[in-house]
Amino acid sequence: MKLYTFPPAPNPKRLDIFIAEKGIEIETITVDLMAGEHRKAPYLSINPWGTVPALVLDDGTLMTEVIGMLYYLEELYPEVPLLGSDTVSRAQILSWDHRCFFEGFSSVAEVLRNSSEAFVDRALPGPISYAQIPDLVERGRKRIHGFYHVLDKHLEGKPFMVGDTFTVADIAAYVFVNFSGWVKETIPDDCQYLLAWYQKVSERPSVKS
Ligand SMILES: N[C@@H](CCC(=O)N[C@@H](CS)C(=O)NCC(=O)O)C(=O)O
Repeated sequence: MKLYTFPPAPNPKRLDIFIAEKGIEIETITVDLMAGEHRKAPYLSINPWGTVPALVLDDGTLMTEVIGMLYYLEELYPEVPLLGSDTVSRAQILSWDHRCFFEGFSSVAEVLRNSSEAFVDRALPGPISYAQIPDLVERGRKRIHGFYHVLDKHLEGKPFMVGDTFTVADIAAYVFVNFSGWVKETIPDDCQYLLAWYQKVSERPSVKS
């Protein structure tokens, strides 16, 4: 299989941390988003959505969603379970991954993509052109802070997002907080549980690398 990716970007980072935690190796091709390589040939013939990461299996199957790739790789490499070891924990991990993506990542993207000159007429990822809506920037910042507090409340008295071990839910929450730094937001001082958890997760070799 081949992984098309751009390591500095948040969705590729979710996958990179997962792969590092598993200790697996996947052939990787860098698609330079800064140079616009994702919006032209040959990449568009590999992934017509023009997003990264993309995983192409040996039989040609294309995967474009990180959560699908994580699910696939977890089945292939079950050691170091990162998607839970029973039905309930797996459901909770997937639920938190979804919330981090839907509420966390999208709030940061709302700020970034509606304010930065780099995203003029590209306010949403993918091949369709969408105009920026500057009024969404303030709302996005409010949503980021709302989600910091959701995570802080959830993490009170817990070592990790779900259960006693590091999972995909921690990866998603970590990448959200990290991504929020792109729009110069940081965890507020009144989120002590989130701050302590973030500090701890930042020390993991998979995250540091
Ligand atoms: N739904 C996709 C999202 C992928 C995505 O939005 N990737 C961003 C980088 S983090 C991208 O490719 N952006 C390209 C663009 O902005 O045009 C997933 O789960 O991986």
